[in-house]
Amino acid sequence: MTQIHWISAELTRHLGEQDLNEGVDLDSSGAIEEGERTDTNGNGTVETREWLAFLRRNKSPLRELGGFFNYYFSYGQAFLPDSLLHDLLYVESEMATEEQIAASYQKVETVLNEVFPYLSQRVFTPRERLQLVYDAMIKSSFSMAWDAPISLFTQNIAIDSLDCDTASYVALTVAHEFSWPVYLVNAPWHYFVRWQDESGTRFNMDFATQGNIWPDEHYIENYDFTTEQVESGVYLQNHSYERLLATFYLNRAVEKYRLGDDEGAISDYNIVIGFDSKYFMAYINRGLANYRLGNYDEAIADFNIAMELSPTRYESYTNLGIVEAVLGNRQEAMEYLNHGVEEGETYARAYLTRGLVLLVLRNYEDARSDFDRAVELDPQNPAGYAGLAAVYQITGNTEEAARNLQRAQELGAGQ
Ligand SMILES: [Ca+2]
Ligand SMILES: [Ca+2]
Repeated sequence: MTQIHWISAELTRHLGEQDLNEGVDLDSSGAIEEGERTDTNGNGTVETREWLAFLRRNKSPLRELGGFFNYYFSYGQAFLPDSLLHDLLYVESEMATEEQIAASYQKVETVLNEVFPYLSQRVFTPRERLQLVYDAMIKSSFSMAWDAPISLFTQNIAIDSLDCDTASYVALTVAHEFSWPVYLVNAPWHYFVRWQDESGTRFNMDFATQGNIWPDEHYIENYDFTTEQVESGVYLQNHSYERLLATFYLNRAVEKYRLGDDEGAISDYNIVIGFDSKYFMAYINRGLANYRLGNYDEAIADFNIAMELSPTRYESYTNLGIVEAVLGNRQEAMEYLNHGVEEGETYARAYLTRGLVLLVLRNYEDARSDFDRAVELDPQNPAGYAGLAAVYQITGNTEEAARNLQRAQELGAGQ
């Protein structure tokens, strides 16, 4: 590792672009003095231990710069300087309070300290080691959710609830402190970790499903992609450092989108795609932000790239259908929406979306059948009942309309 994202990004933010491979002109004297050197052994790269020494040596001037260096020196020194936890919290610090950053460091440190004493007791196999991490997370009062309502790590920490990616981040952080060869791996809208070492040990561990060990085939079958997308590097790859950074920015973008900041989200999705040009979810999400801003051409372009990256996922088609419908292209819209239902026959959203467009097109019978199917697939989603209520209201069945409306309201329609 020659550059650590949070250090270089924060130094650049304060001091402007400079070549960090030699040193950092912290006192703006125009020269790199001895203490400001990064590559102290002069081998052309800055090793982790050289960054560590640099940080320790320059604690005062770095603290004076402010920003994330203060968080690091106040809360983060239990972790190696190239820990992903710093990068993760650095990215989120734009949207998180100091208390949230501090709590995040403290909670992960608790997990680390829980695992540590076991490791000296005997030799643990790789599987046992990751199981220790899982158990430590449970013992540290984390609950694991399939999908937490809020995507930021700092916010997951605040409610002691981790989902697939945030739980994986904790595992990766702990693994990094012990130099275990553990990687982040993705399937569509899902993350888990993989142990892969040079002796040939390789297995996946899925924290969102109680620490289950699943083979790659499990993900291919259950997440609607094919071995082609594995070979082309879209899914199931061990994440590189850049790819890992991309997931941090993706979460921040999702949160910005949730808060209605579409332009901020797009700007973050641009960073994500800069780190990883094969990030299916980033194109889908950037397309949705573009759609909401009325940038229909950009939205269509994003969904088309997503479609090429992952042609057996339904989202690209369904979303293209929405855009075409809004543009008044009925036939194209219906073709895309039908294709979306073909690829996404087990996903309520594929039916909901087509149902809504059919409703607008006054095809009430087909709309009702789509909403029925959506309710069947996802009985806790109010949108299906709301759709049914609309159809029944328009077609004069006020009793059914009232019943479905009540159900939708009970489940929180309008959220
Ligand atoms: Ca200087
Ligand atoms: Ca060096």
